[in-house]
Amino acid sequence: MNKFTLPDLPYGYDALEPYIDAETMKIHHTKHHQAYLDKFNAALETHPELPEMTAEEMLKKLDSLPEDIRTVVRNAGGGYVNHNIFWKTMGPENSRSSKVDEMLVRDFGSVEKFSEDFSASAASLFGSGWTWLVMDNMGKLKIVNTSNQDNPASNEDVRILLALDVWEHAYYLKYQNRRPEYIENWWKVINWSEVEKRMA
Ligand code: MN3
Repeated sequence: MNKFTLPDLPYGYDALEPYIDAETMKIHHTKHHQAYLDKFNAALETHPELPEMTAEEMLKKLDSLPEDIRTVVRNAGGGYVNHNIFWKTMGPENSRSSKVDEMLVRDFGSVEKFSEDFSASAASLFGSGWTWLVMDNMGKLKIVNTSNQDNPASNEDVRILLALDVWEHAYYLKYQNRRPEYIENWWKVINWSEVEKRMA
């Protein structure tokens, strides 16, 4: 039977201070992420006949899943997977290799243009959702938004390189309604070596 577990963060709750505060990280991981996981596992328990697969595979082929759990997998399974990526693509080290720079320049014109476009996309997302840097099946980088806990790989054949959670629960304790300020500070805690690994 398919059953998933909550991964530990690859750093301490306070590792991203002062940009993302420890209290937010702790609640986000132990309450929000855990809640998505619990709902996801509860739905999977009702279908022990499902073949073993990864959570990512389930999101890629939602249509092949039993209809009565499709929505839960999309929302709770999406929440589970999306946060796994979010934690990994952040970290206290924030240095970008020339390889990543080259790719960003190739597809966005400059690194600055990429971050401006990404920030603008995240700031303009209506309601709750995520902003992503993805690589399409032709190897081209692009920025996409998804609503709620939708994962971009459910919609198209892409590889996810970077994820930004713009649900209010990701920033409200420290930033209240100031989403642009949260986004601005998030740039200081990106794990670019993880982004590069995902490009390969
Ligand atoms: Mn979240």
